[in-house]
Amino acid sequence: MSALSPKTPGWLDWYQNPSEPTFRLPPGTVDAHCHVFGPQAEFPFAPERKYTPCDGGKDELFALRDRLGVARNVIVQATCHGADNTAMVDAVRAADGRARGIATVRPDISESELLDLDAAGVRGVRFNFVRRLVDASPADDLSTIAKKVAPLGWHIVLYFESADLPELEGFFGSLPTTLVVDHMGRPDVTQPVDGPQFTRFLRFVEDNDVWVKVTCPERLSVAGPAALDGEQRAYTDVVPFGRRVVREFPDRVLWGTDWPHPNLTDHMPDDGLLVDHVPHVAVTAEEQRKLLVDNPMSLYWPGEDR
Ligand code: 0GY
Repeated sequence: MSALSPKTPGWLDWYQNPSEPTFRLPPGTVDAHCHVFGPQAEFPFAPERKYTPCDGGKDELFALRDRLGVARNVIVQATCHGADNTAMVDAVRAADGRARGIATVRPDISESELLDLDAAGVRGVRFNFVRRLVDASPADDLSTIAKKVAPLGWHIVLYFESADLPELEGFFGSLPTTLVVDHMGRPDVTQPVDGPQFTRFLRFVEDNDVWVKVTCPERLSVAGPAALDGEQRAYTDVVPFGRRVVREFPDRVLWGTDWPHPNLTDHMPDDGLLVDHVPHVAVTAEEQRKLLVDNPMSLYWPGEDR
């Protein structure tokens, strides 16, 4: 066994003892955006990765799931594992029906490899346009992948910076599957929620029936995690953005923790506090049930009991 790679300098490890959330997640809640990192000794990271994380394996993910009162997970292939989906698939299989996966694949993937991933519980692929995380993939390669996964009924998860949407929007509109966007399209939350950038994003969502992950307030926030007036109400500058998406698209929003929280260098969120963020963006019991249970169930476990 070769020596293990050290973590990227400044890397913050995931939060060890998350607080007990004040907000009670409804039964059947899905954490629709989380990852596994290794463990490296068992599942080595990809040579082309842009960062080396701490370990964050399936056992720790399932422990967090149970602690927060989550029922199911959607495990998204992290870029540190490249297109080697082994760790993610191992976690999805180990969850025994309580997890689905989103893979990263290359355009030359065969039909039988795709069918194996599908049988394991994979339901989509991720196209990543964030340059600090991956080198650019040619659009033709992505179109080839999209054509291959569409017949399986899979969807495509898009991760991009808000400033890049105008350039990418035409390509996104050409994709033949359902589209799901990570982290609300990464808005610049110092701009107004009804300003041109976020309004353009919402028009893209409307015009293309896009699903939106109302995730990562800790990643988008400039104000940070400070509580307001002694109330557990962190990441307040992100609330209007999440609130607007949930209000306008209640049937196409998803929630997730993003555990183990790659590439955060300023602070690491308390996952319990992330749960307590939910009722500020989904304010009614109906909005909460759709965001946390009904929507992810219809996308990832259609026809199954909550
Ligand atoms: C996220 C966000 C990030 C990283 C990744 O796969 C990844 O490496 O997704 C990020 O650094 O913004 O969704 O976890």
